[in-house]
Amino acid sequence: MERVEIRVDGMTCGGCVKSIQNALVNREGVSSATADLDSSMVAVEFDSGVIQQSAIEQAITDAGFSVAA
Ligand code: 9UX
Repeated sequence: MERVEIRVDGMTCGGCVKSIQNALVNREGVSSATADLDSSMVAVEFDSGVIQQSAIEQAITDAGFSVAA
């Protein structure tokens, strides 16, 4: 299991936190996603044999948020 923390721009309320977490957990290979509004960080645990970090970042973008550099 891999763990990554990704900085995400555009999370402004608790609804954003929930929608980003749901978007990630619904992806096969993602076992948990925890977004923190104050730090704008999303911690994701995933199986790198099933999903790549690039696809995780794409899921964040598809949900309407942007991944910070
Ligand atoms: Mo809150 Mo976020 O009303 O996509 S849900 S700003």
